[in-house]
Amino acid sequence: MSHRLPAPALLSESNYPTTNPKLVGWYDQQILNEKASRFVLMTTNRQFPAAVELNLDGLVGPTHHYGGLGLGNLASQKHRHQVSNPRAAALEGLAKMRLLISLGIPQAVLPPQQRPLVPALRQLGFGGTDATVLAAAAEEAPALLSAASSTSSMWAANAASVSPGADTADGRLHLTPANLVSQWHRSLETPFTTQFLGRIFADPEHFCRHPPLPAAIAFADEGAANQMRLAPSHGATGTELFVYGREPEARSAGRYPARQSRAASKAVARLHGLTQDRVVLLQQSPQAIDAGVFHNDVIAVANENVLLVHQQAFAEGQAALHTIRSCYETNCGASLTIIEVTEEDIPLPLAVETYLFNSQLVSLPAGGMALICPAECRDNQLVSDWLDRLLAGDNPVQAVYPVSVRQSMQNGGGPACLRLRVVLSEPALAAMHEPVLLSPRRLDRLETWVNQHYRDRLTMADLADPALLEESYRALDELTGILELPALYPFQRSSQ
Ligand code: SUG
Repeated sequence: MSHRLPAPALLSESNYPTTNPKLVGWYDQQILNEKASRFVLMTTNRQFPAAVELNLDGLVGPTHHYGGLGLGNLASQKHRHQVSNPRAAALEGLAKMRLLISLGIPQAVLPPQQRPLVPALRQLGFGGTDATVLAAAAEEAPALLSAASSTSSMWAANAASVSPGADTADGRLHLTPANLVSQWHRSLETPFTTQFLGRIFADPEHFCRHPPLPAAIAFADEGAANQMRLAPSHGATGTELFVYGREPEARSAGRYPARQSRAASKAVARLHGLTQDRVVLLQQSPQAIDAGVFHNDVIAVANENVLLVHQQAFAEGQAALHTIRSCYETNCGASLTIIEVTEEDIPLPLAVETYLFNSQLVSLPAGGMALICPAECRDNQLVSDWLDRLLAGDNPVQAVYPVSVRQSMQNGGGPACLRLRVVLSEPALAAMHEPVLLSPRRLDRLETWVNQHYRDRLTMADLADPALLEESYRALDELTGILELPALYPFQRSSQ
């Protein structure tokens, strides 16, 4: 294991350092200063407009369980029907959000969805009271009850595609909620996500919200998990990379069907008003999909002028990296750091198992970058040795923070899956619905709320328990008070 250094000093407006701290190393997931409630609007390169990257994390819901529902998702298959711990899952997510805040990075929360979603089961012919619907579904079609109870909206990287105002023709932030049509349990998220994003990014002067793409497999869209952005600085005009798995008409020849369609990626780039020569469309390697890379964010992560990518990510291999570099360097007039991990460094199955590439690569307010990786990366010798070499190398990554999000990992969701990145200018940030932005105090409140309402053990049989539905709805009702979003959930608007 590598050397360990103390966590860096807190960054706030009052003690914003002017030079990079020289602390390079691994850090424990601990928060030294609980007063970290302010963040700095930053630009790591002062020739560009200031902007922040907001991380909008999905909060795990009270019915978190292991349904084995994820297509081509090895962890979800492996943990199918194991006993889950919704309380631990939600607290792990909140602890990660707290870490981001302590680093001076703005953080917001995407609330869990109404689950079990009884109206979705009614649509499939289950009738009677809510309790009867749950009992009949459990008896006749337990997989449907599991899908209607999934808290998969926690993986906010799949909530939408996002293009910051610096990249778009009209200078507004553009958002397209993902239709998630590849899997029924995930497609159930889209209406709520669309409504929620509409409420927190309401001001048309700053935000342009598109409806989800048509709900057809030809336009299958899984959002920002298949989108990366490279830019000299968050506030500068960037190059957006869209990664697709399937051609519109092609049927998958591989073991697992590809989820993102090319037509969807192209439509999102078009809708967001991106200049064509600043867009790179890339095909995922079908071999990687078959090895469990069901989204691009399982094999690559980008931040500002750095791309961390596995050799096996793209169908075109080295040629894809060449295209990315030349597009970026021509358009952004700056050089790009590509950190390519070879098969010899970390074999693809180990990359999938440890979710190294599902780390969050974030810019620190004082300069430099931090990698927030799954604890599983620290616990694997080969990956942790590679991370040591990363820290020692000539690149902006100066800190590695292993975080435990095990409950989510067991369903195939690492740190990066849990968050949607939204780059915002200062006025756009000010125009957002403020109560979803987290401070340590708001995080305390959410932790108390989780401890009050969430069970610490859930089996598949528990999903049919009408008491679980009541507990969950009661919890969500209270949450809308905390986040100041009245009548957010369908059950609050009707008798359903
Ligand atoms: O779509 N898992 C999710 C995980 C999504 C991860 N997101 C990113 N890579 N961005 C999925 O496969 C499993 C649910 C279950 O099995 O209960 C699930 O839906």
